[in-house]
Amino acid sequence: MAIKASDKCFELVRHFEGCELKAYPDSGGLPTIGIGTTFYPDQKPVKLGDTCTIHQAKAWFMLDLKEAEEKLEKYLSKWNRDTMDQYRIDALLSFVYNVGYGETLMKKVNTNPNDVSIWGAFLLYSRVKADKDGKDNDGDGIVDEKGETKQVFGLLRRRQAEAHLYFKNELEFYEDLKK
Ligand SMILES: [Ca+2]
Ligand SMILES: [Ca+2]
Repeated sequence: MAIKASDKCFELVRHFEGCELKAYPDSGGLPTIGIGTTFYPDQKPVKLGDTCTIHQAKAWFMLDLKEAEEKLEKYLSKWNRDTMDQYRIDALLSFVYNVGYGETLMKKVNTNPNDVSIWGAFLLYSRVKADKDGKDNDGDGIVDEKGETKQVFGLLRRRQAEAHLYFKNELEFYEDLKK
């Protein structure tokens, strides 16, 4: 059985990626439309001023998700590929779309997909390299040490939402989760 995203995965990623029906320049100035689409399926680039419908945005985004589907197909054990519930597939697809391969998470999922520590494993992927800013960003008492990380709250919310879907089969966006 091939790995395929359902509407739940679409909803989850759209919530965190946003959806614009009129083309806009992304942070790097690249014209972007819908849910992070920069090239149409015919390979023509998106131009500022272009508009689309929600159905088009979804269809283009589903093509982008295909890449995550193909990756997850490789990451999951055969047993998981054959038996895993769709909502868990959706949660992992959202993760792979945003992060790619997460070794700690995938190892746990493939060892025992019901292991409760998988929730915490999702949350590991919400930290980025900290700045050399004279501050102790990870609270370990050492300022600007080698390998210091800091929490990104947007990513923490996203990982919480994925873990929530994985364990509870429902969408919860953790809007109240603040610094
Ligand atoms: Ca530190
Ligand atoms: Ca620092």
